[in-house]
Amino acid sequence: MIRDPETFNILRDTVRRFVRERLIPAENDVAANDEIPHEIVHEMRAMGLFGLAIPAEYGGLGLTLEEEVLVAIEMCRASPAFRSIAGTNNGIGSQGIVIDGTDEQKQRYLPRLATGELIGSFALTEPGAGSDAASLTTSARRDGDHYVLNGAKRYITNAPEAGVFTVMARTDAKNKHAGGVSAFLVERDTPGLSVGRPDRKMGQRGAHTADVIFEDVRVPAANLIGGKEGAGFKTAMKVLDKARLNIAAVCVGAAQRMLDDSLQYAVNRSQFQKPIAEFQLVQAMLADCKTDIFAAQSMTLEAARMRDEGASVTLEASCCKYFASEMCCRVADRAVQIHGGAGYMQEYAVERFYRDVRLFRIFEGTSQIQQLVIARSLIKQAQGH
Ligand code: COS
Repeated sequence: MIRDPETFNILRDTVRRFVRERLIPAENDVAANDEIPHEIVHEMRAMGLFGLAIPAEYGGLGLTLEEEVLVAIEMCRASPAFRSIAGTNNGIGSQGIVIDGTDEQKQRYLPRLATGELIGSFALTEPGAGSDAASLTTSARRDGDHYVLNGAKRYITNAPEAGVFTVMARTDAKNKHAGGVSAFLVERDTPGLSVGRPDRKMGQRGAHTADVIFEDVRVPAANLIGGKEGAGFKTAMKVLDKARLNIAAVCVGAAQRMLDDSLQYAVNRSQFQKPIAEFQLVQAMLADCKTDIFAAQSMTLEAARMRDEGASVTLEASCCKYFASEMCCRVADRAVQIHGGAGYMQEYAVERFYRDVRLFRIFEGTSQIQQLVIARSLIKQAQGH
């Protein structure tokens, strides 16, 4: 749903110009230094990019999901690291509070997440609980008006920068399944919480992940999301439904950038006395990229509109995340191929994107988990549930 096309187009044009004039020129430095320059983070904050998905009453832009997805597509024409620093505040680092938080939790955290003054992070994955998220073992034991958390989380996006974590932990030691899990808001400076060294990743330099360790971390009971024990796994899954649509948009943006670069390369690079774009085998790769991107974009926008209208989109979000992330890696492969030897060299952005986008088929639920969610939903429908 686009509420006011005129206002929205101004935002979209501003983001498009910012990406072209500020983000793309800074990409190589971000990759070399593994850090986004402070001035750029500051400009992103001033533009409201940390609060796209936070309701206006808490200081965010309160975009609809269709609007948010369109902005994400624009942002991701530049290195995914730029989107990642604001991505958790718009997505998994704030949406647990937006969807299931109490009024008090919303008032305490959302305004600072919306401005980017506070970075939010989502701590679900553990060394022993990846795809099988419900098997997590981080424990939260009630002690008076506090809970005491113990355990370890792994590969947590923006952990090094985060000021507040949404942490899924088991409050019912006897229930080993989803129903034993609760979600907590844990502030960074709480004694006993420590963040490991940033992980050394294949790509996505400038975007950081790390372990988060909890040793007898005392969290006020008021920070239990929604004030209800046992609802944390469902909160996490609802957050992921929306996040998966956002990742699909990220894939569309990155793929479009790789196609743009490949097209430029193909019209400028000559072999056999003519631009390689005039060879049909190269044309086939360009056409396949465009078709893939158009399909992923169309389905992502359609699913976003469905969610804006209040529908449950668990199945559709998984379809979009699955198709768009696989599509993005196909486009990355063709983009490197069109660039030939140059595509294997660090001077060309496609070499970096090829490594960066590989993550999209893994995080926020692997392609195989998306297949499982889609098939399970279909079977449930067929069984009349
Ligand atoms: N929205 C609301 N509720 C949901 C839901 C959703 N999208 N998905 C599941 N639930 C509910 C189920 O309805 C069930 O509730 P009841 O017990 O009341 O029926 C409960 O949550 C448990 O669901 P389920 O039985 O499907 O859990 P499973 O352990 O079988 O696992 C998968 C479900 C595999 C889908 C889940 O663990 C998953 O998404 N894994 C991937 C994790 C991931 O994406 N990690 C990325 C890191 S976080 S960035």
